[in-house]
Amino acid sequence: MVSVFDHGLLYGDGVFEGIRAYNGLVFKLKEHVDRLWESAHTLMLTIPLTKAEMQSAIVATLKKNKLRDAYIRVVVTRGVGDLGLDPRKCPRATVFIITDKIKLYPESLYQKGLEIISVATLRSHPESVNPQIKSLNYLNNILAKIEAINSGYEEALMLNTHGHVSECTGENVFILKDGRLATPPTHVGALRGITRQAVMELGAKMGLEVKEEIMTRHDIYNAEEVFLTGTAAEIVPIVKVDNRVIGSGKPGTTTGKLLKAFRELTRRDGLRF
Ligand code: PXG
Repeated sequence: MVSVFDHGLLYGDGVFEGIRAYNGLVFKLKEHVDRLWESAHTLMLTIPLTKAEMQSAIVATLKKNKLRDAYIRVVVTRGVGDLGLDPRKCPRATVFIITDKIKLYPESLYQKGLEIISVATLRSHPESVNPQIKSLNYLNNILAKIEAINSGYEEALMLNTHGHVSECTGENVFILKDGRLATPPTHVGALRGITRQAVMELGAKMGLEVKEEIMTRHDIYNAEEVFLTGTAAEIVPIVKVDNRVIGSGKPGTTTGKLLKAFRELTRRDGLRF
């Protein structure tokens, strides 16, 4: 049970991670747990477990639910306290772990690619709620998502207060041009995505030049390939942005190679349970 006095619910005061297990392997578990701790550290939220205990608890939850392929949601909230947003009201953080069957995106998404739209809702300024914190307050992302849906699209491209591309509502963005793979640096308002990191490493192994680069919508429109990365979606090819056709208008060949390499990685790399 979660209390109605839990500050995670009342104020969005807390942090989370979305992790995946592939055929009995938890993908990048250490990286997810480290990022959870970093998000909590900035919020001065003490997680009442060690990192090793958290890893064990995640594995135990998977085993108990008899799941080999799963979506794992780890949530740490400020805990139960009186009304009023002072975090000192909450003596102990609430921790829960959900493991559920993974709902895969339709394969047609990867075959056909996705069309996205940039939206007016700007990414939160890093000195407001820093988008690098994977916090329970996702209203910035949700407002952007609503805008995209209102315009008939499933995903929104978000810009920061300078007009630089930051990311989508739950995925990082990459462009490919002239053999160079680029993604916005995290300080422009992007999460340090774990899929993003894995894709940067896979790209470098394929011989691509890989860079973090400030980019505008113009750079996106004129890229040869565009794709999104995230734990749930893995790698999604983007074929149109704001009605501009990207490259050939079909999912890019390098995007396809990266997706194949990523799927192979998830099959062999991870903590066995
Ligand atoms: N940006 C944002 C804002 C995200 O929330 C990513 C990028 C991609 O990061 P990873 O580390 O996943 O490559 C995310 C990830 C969910 C859910 O249930 C959300 C994410 C991941 C998994 C599940 O909403 N967001």
